[in-house]
Amino acid sequence: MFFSKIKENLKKTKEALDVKLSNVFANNKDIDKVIDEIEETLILSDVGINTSTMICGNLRDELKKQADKSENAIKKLLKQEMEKILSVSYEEQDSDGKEVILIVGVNGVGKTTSIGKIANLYKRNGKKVLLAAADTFRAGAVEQLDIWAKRTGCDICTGNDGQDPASVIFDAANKFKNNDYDILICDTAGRLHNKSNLMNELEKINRIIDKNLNGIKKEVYIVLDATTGQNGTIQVKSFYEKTNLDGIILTKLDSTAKGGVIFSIVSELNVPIRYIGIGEQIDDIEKFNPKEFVEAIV
Ligand SMILES: Nc1nc2c(ncn2[C@@H]2O[C@H](COP(=O)(O)OP(=O)(O)O)[C@@H](O)[C@H]2O)c(=O)[nH]1
Ligand SMILES: [Mg+2]
Repeated sequence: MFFSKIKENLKKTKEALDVKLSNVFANNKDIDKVIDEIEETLILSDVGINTSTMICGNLRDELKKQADKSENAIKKLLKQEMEKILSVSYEEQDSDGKEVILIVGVNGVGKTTSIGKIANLYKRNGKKVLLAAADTFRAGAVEQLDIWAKRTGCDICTGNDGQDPASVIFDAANKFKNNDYDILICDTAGRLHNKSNLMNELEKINRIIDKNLNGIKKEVYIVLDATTGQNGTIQVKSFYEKTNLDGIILTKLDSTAKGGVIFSIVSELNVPIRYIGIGEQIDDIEKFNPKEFVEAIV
C-alpha cells in the first residue's frame, strides 16, 4: 500500500528512466551496445557520469559471469548495482531512544515541511515530540512551524522574529529535559547574510545542544531539494563543509523526472539518505530504503 504510493509519487522519474530503458532494449541486440546506452540513459537521468560509469562497469562484469543475457536478467543486475550505490553508508536506524535532530539547509528546500512530516511519524509511534523554531531570521517561519505543531499535536518552543536562534535552542533543550520529551526537532534558518554568519550560527547551536543535552543522541540532517539536481551537492560541499552531517533528507522527488540525482548525491557526499520527501502532504515522506527506492524507479 505504502509501497505503491512511493511508486505513484516517483512516477516522473520512473517514466523517464523506464521508457528510455525499454527503447535501449528494443533497438539493440548487441550486449555491449545495450550497456553503453544504459549508461547514457543513466547520465541523462542525472545519475552523474562517475556513478553511471561505475554502475555499468559492474553490470558488464556481472553479466560476463552468467549465461542469461535477456532483458530481464540485465535489468535485474542493473537494479542490484543501483541498490549497491544507494546502500553505501546506509544502515537501518533504530528509533527507540531519545534523540535531538537538527535540520539544516538553504532556503526553500523543504526544511520546515519535512520537520512537520517527521514529527508526525514519531508522534504516530507514540513519542513525545518537541519542536524548536530556531529559524527566527525569516519572517513567518515561526508561524509556519507552529501550524505544523498544531496539526501534528506536538509541542513547540518559539522565539520572536530576530531573536538569537541559539537562545531558542537553549530554551528548547531545557524544556526537553524538564518535561521528559523523547524527540527534539530543531528548525534553523537557511540563509544569514553570508556563509561565515551561517556557520557561526550553526556552530553555536551545536555547542548548546552538546552542552545541554549531553548524552542524548544528536543527528544533523541536511535537507536537499531534488529538483535542483547536481546543484544541491555543490551547495552542501560549499556551505556545510565544516558541519558534521549525519544524514540527508531529499525532498520534492515527486516534482522531478531527475530523481536519479540521488545516486550522485550519495556517492559524492558519502552521507546516507535518511528520508525522502514525495509531496506536500503530511504523509508524503518515507524513511529511505535503497531497495524500495530502486524498485520504484526502474
Ligand atoms: N512537491 C513537494 N513540495 C515540497 C516537498 N517538501 C516541501 N515542499 C514545498 O516546498 C516549499 C518550501 O518548503 P519549506 O518547508 O517552507 O522550506 P524551508 O524554507 O526549507 O523551510 C513549500 O511550498 C513546501 O510545500 C516535497 O517533498 N514535495
Ligand atoms: Mg523553513
